[in-house]
Amino acid sequence: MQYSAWRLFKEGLSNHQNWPETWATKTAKPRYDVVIVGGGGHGLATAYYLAKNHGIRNVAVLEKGYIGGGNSGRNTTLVRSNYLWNESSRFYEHSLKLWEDLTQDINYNVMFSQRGIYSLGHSLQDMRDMERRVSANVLNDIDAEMVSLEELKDRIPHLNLSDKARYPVMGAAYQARGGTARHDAVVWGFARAASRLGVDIIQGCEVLDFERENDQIKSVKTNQGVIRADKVAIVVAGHTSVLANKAGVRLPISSHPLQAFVSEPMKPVLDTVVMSNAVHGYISQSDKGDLVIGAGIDSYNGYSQRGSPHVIEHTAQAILELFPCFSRVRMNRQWAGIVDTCPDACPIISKTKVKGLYVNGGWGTGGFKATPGSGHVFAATIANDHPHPLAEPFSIERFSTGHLIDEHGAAGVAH
Ligand code: FAD
Ligand code: PYC
Repeated sequence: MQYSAWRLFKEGLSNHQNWPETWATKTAKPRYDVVIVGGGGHGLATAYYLAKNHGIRNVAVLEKGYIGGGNSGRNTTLVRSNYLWNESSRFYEHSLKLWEDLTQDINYNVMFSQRGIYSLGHSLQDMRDMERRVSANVLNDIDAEMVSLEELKDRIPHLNLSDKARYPVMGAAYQARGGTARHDAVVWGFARAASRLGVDIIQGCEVLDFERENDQIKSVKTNQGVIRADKVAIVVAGHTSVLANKAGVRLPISSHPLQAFVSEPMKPVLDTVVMSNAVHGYISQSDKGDLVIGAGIDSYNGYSQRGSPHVIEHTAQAILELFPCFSRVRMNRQWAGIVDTCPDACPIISKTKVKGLYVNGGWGTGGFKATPGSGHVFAATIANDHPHPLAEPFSIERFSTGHLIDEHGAAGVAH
């Protein structure tokens, strides 16, 4: 397709008529080799890698609303790999490496911007914890460094480094390869790439129940009828335990709202990402100019995508302690997504006791960064009916064997 100024003008007036579809609109066939429940980034990435890496193309992605309408389109888009334990840092680093080539791989600009991520320390204990994590990262060949107060003054000029602050900043941990990406583009890009390889993407199709014969999955019941499948993958962040339960699989997940908000667009003022677990907020500036600000989870369980005002108030206070110069910026929008959290703040990427049924969920507050890595290792797990080595530590069995991987300290925001 050729883009000229004239063409752009014409398309602008065309009211979207005759625009080519980015991915094909499909109705469900009676049977697939693999049915993926959930059309977020993870479900679509799984479909893409099933088709691309394993030649499994008779695949449907069933989405109850519109693709990307869940957490994939509601998150604050931070991408990093600086987790504490070997199992998770290796997995997230695998994902980060896929991010670095993703735009080329799916031929869609996901606007991955490696602008660096700072995690601030406000106490001696914070600083010791961060030094431990940075050392662990370096041992796993992940770029991570400690940054002194002096260096912070140069690198983030608007950050309040006064020793009169309620919780004065003492230094930071930094990952230079961390950054942000455009969340919608990730969903649309994976959808287009999967669709071009023959995957059916079916929106408005809600999975209501599952049919099993003995211990084998047979089909999914949807609002558009029954669809048979040899293999079914549940990838429904926010509803993982509810849906898995319908298929006879109990999961130790609790679901909470997680909120974020954005300001009016501003001229470039912040060219990196700043997080603080102690005062509890994080901030970056989008390419459009909005300040993107996020909170920790609302403490109660719930499924309404709204959240409570006091969490927003607390987060705004935290951000203003860090950046008093933003005190007169107007906020435009607030929203929440529902995040599924596991007891160890790590995900589940797993086979289940039901043959042919697989679960990918429990990403808590941190699954956006995992999107390509999760799809990649989950597709291999489904295709081979055997866990990918990077997925193995995240199987459901860990909740009975006790091999938990405690990432509460590195999960980004409290959960
Ligand atoms: P989703 O995108 O939620 O997709 C699941 C899909 O399943 C949904 O579209 C839903 O409609 C569909 N579905 C549900 N039930 C059914 C059904 N019965 N039948 C059919 N379809 C169904 N992570 C980071 O790494 N960095 C961040 O900065 C970050 N910030 C966040 C900020 C907020 C405010 C929130 C809410 C989350 C944040 N996250 C972040 C977490 C991240 O958004 C998620 O972990 C990730 O997007 C999950 O992707 P997904 O594809 O698994 O889920
Ligand atoms: O996983 O880095 C993260 C994150 C930050 C905010 C929400 N999640």
